[in-house]
Amino acid sequence: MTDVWANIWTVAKLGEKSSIGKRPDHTDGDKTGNAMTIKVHERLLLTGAAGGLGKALRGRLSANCKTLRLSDRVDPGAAGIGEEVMLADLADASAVLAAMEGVDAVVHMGGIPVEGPFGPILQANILGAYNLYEAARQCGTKRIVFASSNHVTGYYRQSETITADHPPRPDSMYGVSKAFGEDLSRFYFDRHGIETACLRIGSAFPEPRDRRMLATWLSYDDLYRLVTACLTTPVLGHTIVFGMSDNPVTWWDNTRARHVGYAPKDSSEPFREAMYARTPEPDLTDPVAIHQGGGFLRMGPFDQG
Ligand code: 15L
Repeated sequence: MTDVWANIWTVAKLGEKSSIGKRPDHTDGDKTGNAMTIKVHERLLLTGAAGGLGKALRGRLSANCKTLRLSDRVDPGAAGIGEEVMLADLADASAVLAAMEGVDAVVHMGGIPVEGPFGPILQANILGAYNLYEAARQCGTKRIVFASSNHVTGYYRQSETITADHPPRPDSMYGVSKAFGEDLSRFYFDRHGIETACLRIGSAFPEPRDRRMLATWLSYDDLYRLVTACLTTPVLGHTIVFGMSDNPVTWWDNTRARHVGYAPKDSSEPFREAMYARTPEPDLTDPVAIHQGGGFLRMGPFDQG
């Protein structure tokens, strides 16, 4: 316990003279926050920069740092003003270490984002998370925003409201790999004082794609607000946050993460009427319709042997 509190104190003290604790003022920005100009980090590393959420965050995160280092296994495209590109396969420890050098915080969106064969998940999500945290430890990077997933708890029912204190109930090997990342980050906080926000991201897309996503939807602007809150809150600790917009129907309670100060501004409600009109009533005898993880419950197994 003593070590944890010493670490928290150190982070809080660092926050006094560094950027932690200085929040971009969302009210100064336009709806996306793109007009915000306060540079809160010297160099921010965005992994998975070529992926869906990486692309969504790329333009927005430039407001949060002087230099945004973009990393992915594949080329995320040429660096723009205030950007630099460093390719790295998450499974390659030395490449990840090189990408971490000189970085003060990480937004880790990299890895396999869906259920699939275990081999690639093992490499990218499990070994990749280990390589990332080892690199952070070696480089002295103290804060990571980790893209976990709602599929860590996908076997809870849609009739249950869960908090971060509910035990994991993964619905897939993908969900299991994200649960590993959450535990790994907990260890690196307890042992090494690296703060992490585990974002149990719901469905981050431009708009909800089915009835389930009316509960799980996270707009790109709210994703950015959530990441920014986690990057700038004075004392983050190790925190699990459900990544959702201000949807009227939800299965997740973020009370335990109030210290992050995340205030979503979007809602799935404007999409409800059209969604109900174009999609059939759910079959309430189907496990996919009654569990939070939805279609992930039916994916796989992929590795036959
Ligand atoms: C996820 O974790 C996936 O990355 C994304 O593709 C969606 O399927 C999302 O969960 C979801 O649950 O809708």
